[in-house]
Amino acid sequence: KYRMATLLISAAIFLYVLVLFSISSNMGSAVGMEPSIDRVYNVKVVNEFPHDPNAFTQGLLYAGNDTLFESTGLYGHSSVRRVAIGTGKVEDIHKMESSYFGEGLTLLGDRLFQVAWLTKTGFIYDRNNLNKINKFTNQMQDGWGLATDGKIIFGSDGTSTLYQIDPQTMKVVRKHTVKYKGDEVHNLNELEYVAGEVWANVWQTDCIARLSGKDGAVLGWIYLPNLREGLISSGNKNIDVLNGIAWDQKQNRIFLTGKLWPKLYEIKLQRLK
Ligand code: DDQ
Ligand code: CA
Repeated sequence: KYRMATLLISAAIFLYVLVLFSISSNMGSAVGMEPSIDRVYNVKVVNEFPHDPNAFTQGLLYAGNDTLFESTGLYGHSSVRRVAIGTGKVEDIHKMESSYFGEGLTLLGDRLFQVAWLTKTGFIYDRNNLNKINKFTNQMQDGWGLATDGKIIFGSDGTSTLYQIDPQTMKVVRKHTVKYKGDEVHNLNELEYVAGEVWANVWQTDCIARLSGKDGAVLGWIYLPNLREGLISSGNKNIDVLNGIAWDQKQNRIFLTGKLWPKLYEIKLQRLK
């Protein structure tokens, strides 16, 4: 009899622990950013550079020769600019009309493609002088992020949709809903094509989702609160969220910054799980 009771109590405790465990792992997947899931990385800073603290970074890309192109937002401060990485100096700038809020930016050949927030209008510039060459109609619901693998343009609009856009027509040719363990990943923002994947800043989080460009599958998560928190703890009060990934394919370098961040970081991934 005594043995039976012990057995029952142990079984009850076992079930209780099992239930607790499954609840907590479910929560992890709903949030989608807890280090309790597969392929999670954080970052190690290998270099840091100055970055214009007035740049509300909305698009970032590497253009060779230690040079970045950057799109900035905020009405009256929106721009497309060429920036020297080492000094953070703005070497060339196209200032947008104050009715536009600059967003995602990508470079294909000699042409820079940019989308704008809350308008279906996008712009094309000449990379050599930042002159506006053309306008296009953005077929996404909104204009947030752009990136390219050299053939197709990937786009985001703040939803969970990863778009594929034909650079010849700027028409949406394909779209995929990004889901992680069954839950949609909303607020996809600035994008970067990195070695066969599409990386997406998730707006208002310290997370980058690593996506398959083919079907939008989540391949992993980069969790990096330390950059933004480090800036805040060293006295930077008005900085906004992480936003801006650039990949140097030749040297396999990754650069990250954020909206109104005084620094640009070169990082390496460290696998946590
Ligand atoms: N987005 O980057 C998430 C697409 C848009 C961010 C907009 C931030 C609002 C700033 C204040 C706007 C003033 C009208
Ligand atoms: Ca980018």
